[in-house]
Amino acid sequence: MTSTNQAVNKWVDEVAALTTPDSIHWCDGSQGEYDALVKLMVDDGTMVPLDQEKWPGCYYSRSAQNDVARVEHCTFICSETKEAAGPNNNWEAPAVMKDKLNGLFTGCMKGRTMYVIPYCMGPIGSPYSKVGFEITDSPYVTANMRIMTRMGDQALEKLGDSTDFVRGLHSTGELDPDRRFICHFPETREIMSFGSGYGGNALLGKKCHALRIASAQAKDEGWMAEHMLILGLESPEGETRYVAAAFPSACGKTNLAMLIPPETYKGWKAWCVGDDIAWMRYADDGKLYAINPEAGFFGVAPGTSDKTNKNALDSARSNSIFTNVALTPDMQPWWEGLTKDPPAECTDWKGNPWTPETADGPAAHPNSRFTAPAKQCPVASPMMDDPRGVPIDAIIFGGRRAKTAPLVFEAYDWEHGVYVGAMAASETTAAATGAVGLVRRDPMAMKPFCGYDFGDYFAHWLKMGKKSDQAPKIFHVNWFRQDDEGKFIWPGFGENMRVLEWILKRCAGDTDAIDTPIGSVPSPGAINLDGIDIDAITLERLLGVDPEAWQSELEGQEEFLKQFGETMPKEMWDQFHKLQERLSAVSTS
Ligand code: OXD
Ligand code: MN
Repeated sequence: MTSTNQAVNKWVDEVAALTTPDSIHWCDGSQGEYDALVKLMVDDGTMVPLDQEKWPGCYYSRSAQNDVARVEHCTFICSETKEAAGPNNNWEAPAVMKDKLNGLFTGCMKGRTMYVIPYCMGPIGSPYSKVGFEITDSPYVTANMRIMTRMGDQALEKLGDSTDFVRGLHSTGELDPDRRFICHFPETREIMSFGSGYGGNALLGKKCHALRIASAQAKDEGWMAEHMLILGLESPEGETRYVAAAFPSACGKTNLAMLIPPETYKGWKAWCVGDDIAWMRYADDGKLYAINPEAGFFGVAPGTSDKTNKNALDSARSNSIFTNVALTPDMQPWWEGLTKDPPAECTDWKGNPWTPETADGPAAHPNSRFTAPAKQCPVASPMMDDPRGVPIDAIIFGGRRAKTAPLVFEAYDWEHGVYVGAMAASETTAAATGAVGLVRRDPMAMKPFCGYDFGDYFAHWLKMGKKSDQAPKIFHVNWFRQDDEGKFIWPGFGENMRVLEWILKRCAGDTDAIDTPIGSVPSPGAINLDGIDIDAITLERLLGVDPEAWQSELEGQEEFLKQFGETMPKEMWDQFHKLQERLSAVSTS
């Protein structure tokens, strides 16, 4: 089969000539096709069926041990100029990189099937959705893409004769970490990924298309592609308000996206529109609307339980793929945090026997994942498929900071909010390879995902704020504040609803705040603490702004801004100086 789109057919022919697969399979996206793919993988041992009574339609898979996370050092933005990619990205000239990659891709699919995957990011009926193709030699990637995107004939139909599609080429190659490249060509909307079969490196619709390529396209076209969850909060009166929130990888985005309001919040409902990516643009009514380009969750398994995120677990109870978790003798998935006590024995993510007594590491890899259909989420928003998206009242930035950042503060205006988002920082986690626990700046949680220079990116954000007088309000939260002994002082999870309620009230002009040098924090009593064991002193600590800590934070911010030279907008430096002045006013008063 081929498509009726000549541009697609021509490109597929070229790729086939380069990679010389034994056969070509055009994916229609049907259940039958998915079942056949899974059978193929079960037959060759790359997938294992889980207990089909307890986990219907669920399968287990292990990746290569050296292929377990995104690889930022092998990820490149190959724009025409190095300046366009900015200091925030690795860069290589497109012609040079293509030459190298064409070498790697030459004949790489010999003996393999080449899958042609048409996919749509965003609801099929939405004018804001975008079509892409992933050509891959991995049946695992193909099966995961069916969960994560609207894939197959529906995407081909949406594309019609248009040439506006993203071309993504992927091969697992030999899974050699020294021959691993995840490359993006933003000007020509191309992706070439070689040598990894894992997650964000290989499921090209997600980070590569919906963030890196889309962020560049969004700048050109006047919209935004952001690393944000989308959450709806319905009050007991039946009014639903939406927020979009950006947190660095593995900071609990999936948990917040599916939050269960605490007991005290009877009658409130939280609705998940998306857990990782938001595409946003202004509609005619002046409001910023968001769609979730994805159709599935690629969630971090460890730490997910009935207590921490029952909705995520229930989303993954059927028709899901578990990668690099542990496997119990009765064919159930297990990971650290799923149950209070570990199983007496299991097989770890590497395929070795594991017991709690003899363990020399976790049973599940810290970045082990579930791939689950978003529609299976018990709190999937009825708006998830809405072509228009949902109106966003508040944008929330966050990070994992032990000190410095208070539980919540509000930016003074859009420009200040852009600065706050740009200065977001977090301690590194296991979602990417490299050291864990270091603080790094992660502007808008886009450090690994922005497809162009951060200075230009902030300029685009500033421009978006000027497009409407109804731009969302901007907030910053930190669920991870610790006391001097290193203990978390905010319970997090469902209790975060209390902070969200304050945010919504601020948007509606219904509650007070106190100005501090860094932004406005809730007035005493403004955060509802009914039914929770937080005393006044702890709350003061949670909301405290320590001028000394912020002085050293300022130094880090200055260093960060300087890296970008000319492209850093003047408004960002103005915000820096304003913050500096406000801080020095309190320290001299
Ligand atoms: C993810 C990530 O996988 O941000 O979502 O790393
Ligand atoms: Mn993410």
